[in-house]
Amino acid sequence: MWIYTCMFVATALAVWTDAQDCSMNVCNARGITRTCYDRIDPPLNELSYVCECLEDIDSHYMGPECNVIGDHQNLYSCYGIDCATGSFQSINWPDTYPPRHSAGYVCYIPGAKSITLIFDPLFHVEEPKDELYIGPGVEYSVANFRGVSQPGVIWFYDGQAVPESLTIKTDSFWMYFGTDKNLEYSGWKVTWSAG
Ligand SMILES: [Ca+2]
Repeated sequence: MWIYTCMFVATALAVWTDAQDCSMNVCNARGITRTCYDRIDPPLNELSYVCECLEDIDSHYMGPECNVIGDHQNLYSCYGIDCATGSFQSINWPDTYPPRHSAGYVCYIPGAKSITLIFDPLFHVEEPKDELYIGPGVEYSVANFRGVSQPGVIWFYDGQAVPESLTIKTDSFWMYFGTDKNLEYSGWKVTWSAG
């Protein structure tokens, strides 16, 4: 009985929490309703809400409304305060990632001021053909994929040197991992925590 009571409370809390999201849900890209999160004090020129892009239905999309076509075949995402800590990793990590693959990752943590990412020591991305990029916000621009870092805008990683920890000073970040036709390695894993 106690367990059922807890489940009921948890369900009620989840409904209540959803009710605290956008007063009007405008997240309906391609006719599918998604969770809408308020974005208090959004960055300059960005919307005051963020829609939760879902892995199943938004595998090729990204952006605050899940209507921007990305360069990725798969999308992995984490939205909400439960994502104050979490991790992303390349497919199959620590086993080898697949060839000819691209994946996008998005994390949005309402109210976060910064997010610190720490890399697992097992890191190997084929240099210079496979590419890992990280940046602030919920969508990337392939025009910035030039194989170099611009701190604050985009970070680029490959090779076998374990990257240093990284702090992104906003409430969200994206990642992009693309591989070419051959030579696959272990890839990468990052664990993050919000500040
Ligand atoms: Ca490769």
